[in-house]
Amino acid sequence: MAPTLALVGATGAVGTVMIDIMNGRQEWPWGEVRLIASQRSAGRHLTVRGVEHTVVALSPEAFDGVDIAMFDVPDEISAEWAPIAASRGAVVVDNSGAFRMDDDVPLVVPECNLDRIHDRPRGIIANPNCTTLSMMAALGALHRTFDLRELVVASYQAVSGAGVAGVERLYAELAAVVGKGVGVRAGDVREALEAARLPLEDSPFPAPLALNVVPAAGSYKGDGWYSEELKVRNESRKILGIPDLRVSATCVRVPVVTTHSLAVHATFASEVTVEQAREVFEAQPSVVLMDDPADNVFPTPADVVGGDPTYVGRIRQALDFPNTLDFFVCGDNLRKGAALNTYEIAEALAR
Ligand code: 2RA
Repeated sequence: MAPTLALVGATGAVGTVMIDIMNGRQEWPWGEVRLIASQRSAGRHLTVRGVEHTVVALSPEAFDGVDIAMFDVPDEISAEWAPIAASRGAVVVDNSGAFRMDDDVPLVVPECNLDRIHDRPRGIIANPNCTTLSMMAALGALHRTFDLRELVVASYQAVSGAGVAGVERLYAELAAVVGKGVGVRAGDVREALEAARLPLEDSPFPAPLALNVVPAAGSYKGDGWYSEELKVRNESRKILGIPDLRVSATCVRVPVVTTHSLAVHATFASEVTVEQAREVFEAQPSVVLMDDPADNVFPTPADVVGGDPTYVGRIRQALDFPNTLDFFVCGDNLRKGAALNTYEIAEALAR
């Protein structure tokens, strides 16, 4: 019998992208589809592949008969409800941060470690954070061939990583500064936001985003590190299966709506040429090369947003580090960075 698929968080930002992905899939291995959300959203009607579904409220019974449950909800909801879904017999694919570093929960990127989906003692499989995910298809391909030893990363993260509130805040800030001649004197952007009744206390970000970049992504964790930077380190190690990989990340929020970018400085066991790296990227179906700087070809968020692949450009052999490649990647943080990777895991389970 075709398996039953549940989507928990069906009405949220990532849930909405998930339905879009489900609508676009060629293969369709599922029988029943069940859309689950909070009590507040229960009763809403959503269409999946031309069939109208009524959203049901999150409850233990909602998981009865479900084979695979994809969770796109905040950490605390997943922490409570994923084990309940698993206890009712569903395999959970969870997109929150609640289980990613749990030793009994595999952290899966299909291009890197799909075989791990079978080793799930808690009945839960975790989806990585979008920042890590945005580079993983490219980095995993290089690692398989050249043996990654060190990773130094700077991220340029879109505001939709902070949810709908992040997107609304950026648009409001841009409206408050455009045509005001600000951005030329220290503090004038903050003044323009205050004048537009956009106090920073109401923002999901700790500094103005309009006409700015903010070197603080996620929550502050002490010793100088933000949560996004620690996630890049810990998750990269777990996904690639290199527990002692040397990693250092600086994560920066930028005024981009959707699509995270990363400048990657990756060091391998021996020298890797740009040509060798290109061959590896070209052989990876989910990586698209955009790398002809002489002709202004490189990935930018504005040019690739909405796409499923990991876009790679600016590939260089680092001048003073022969074993090191520098490159720039862009990935849609809501698609491969969240919904698509989760769906790909569910699809692999169904197969
Ligand atoms: C962010 N990576 O960009 C986070 C979202 N999970 O804020």
